[in-house]
Amino acid sequence: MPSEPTSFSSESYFATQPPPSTLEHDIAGVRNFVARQQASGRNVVLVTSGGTTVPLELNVVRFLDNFSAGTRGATSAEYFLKSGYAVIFMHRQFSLQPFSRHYSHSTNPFLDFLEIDEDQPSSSFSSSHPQISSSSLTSQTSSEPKAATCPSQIGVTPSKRTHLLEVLTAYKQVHASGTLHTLTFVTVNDYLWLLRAVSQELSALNRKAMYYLAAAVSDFFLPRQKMSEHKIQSGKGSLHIEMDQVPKILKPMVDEWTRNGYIVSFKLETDPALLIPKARASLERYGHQVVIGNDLNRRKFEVVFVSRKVSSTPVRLTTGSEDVFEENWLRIDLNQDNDKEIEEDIVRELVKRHEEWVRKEE
Ligand code: 9Z3
Repeated sequence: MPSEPTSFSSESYFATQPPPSTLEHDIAGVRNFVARQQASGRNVVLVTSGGTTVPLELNVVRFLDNFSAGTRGATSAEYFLKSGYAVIFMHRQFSLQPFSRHYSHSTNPFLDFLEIDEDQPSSSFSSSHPQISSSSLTSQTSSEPKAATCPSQIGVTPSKRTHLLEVLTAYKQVHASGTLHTLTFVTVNDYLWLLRAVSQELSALNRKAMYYLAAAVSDFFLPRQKMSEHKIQSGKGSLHIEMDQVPKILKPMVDEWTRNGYIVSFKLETDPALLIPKARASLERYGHQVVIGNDLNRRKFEVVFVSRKVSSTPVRLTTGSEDVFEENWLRIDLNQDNDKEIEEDIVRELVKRHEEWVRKEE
């Protein structure tokens, strides 16, 4: 006899589902990071990225996953850093990350553009570790002496050097300035606990904090109390699982966890007709600042910003909501400029809107 589905409020969720074991350690790191950024006067953005899993067993063999490679989040994080923001990058373990995303193993495997220096005798490879020549990242001239202690060298394919040098320079600068802090989650439970705790820490920055919620979050989950301890056995034929709804955490995020922060959520749909009504409904229900709508198949070149018209006051609305919201489409032409990333324009627009938001405080 299947048990009844439970309706979780965010309070009952956190009261009954256990926190991840690394939460305290993670939050100590975030507190430190936020304090440093606060002292330097920087704006900070929390970027969530990648899909959450829903395990079906406590000793997990099977799980449900949400679609997301982490491209949106990782790319946007880079553009936020470029715009002078400090970034807390909270991502699904092993999904794409800022900078290294350019050399993802599946789309641009880095081994494909490394070259072994042909001048070196092949026998030398077995005797010592090859080293990456720092000069091969710039332009190496034949007159430069080879390091005496280095029996073989690895170079970068000439056509890839300029791009690699750009990415590497930005990466090193970010590391030197300490403006990127990375956190990982796997399950939707990890995600919810981390999101709450990070938001509460970041609320110390008041209006200078932005929350950019690009992670693909499961709407359904299996509470711990209903999970089988061991691998579900196949002997009984078909599998029936009833999942509970994940609580709508944007509500407490707006009302309780963040103080005047600028909150941007993403709405993913596959039916284009649902995109704007669902985005509006989300703004109406939670009262945050922007919903960015994206259609699964068009997300790389088209998104829509749905927000309250400037003149409208953020009151809870019941009817006539069409009049108080506006839509701004953002499109890029991939045929004209196929190197262009739509996240560059998304971030530029948000930085502009956030600046206005921060000014309201003054
Ligand atoms: C998004 O809509 C993201 O833009 C994508 C990015 C997941 C499409 P990729 O990582 O994809 O570049 O491959 N994220 C939010 C999806 C989501 O879970 N939204 C919920 C909803 O639509 C909560 S607001 O109900």
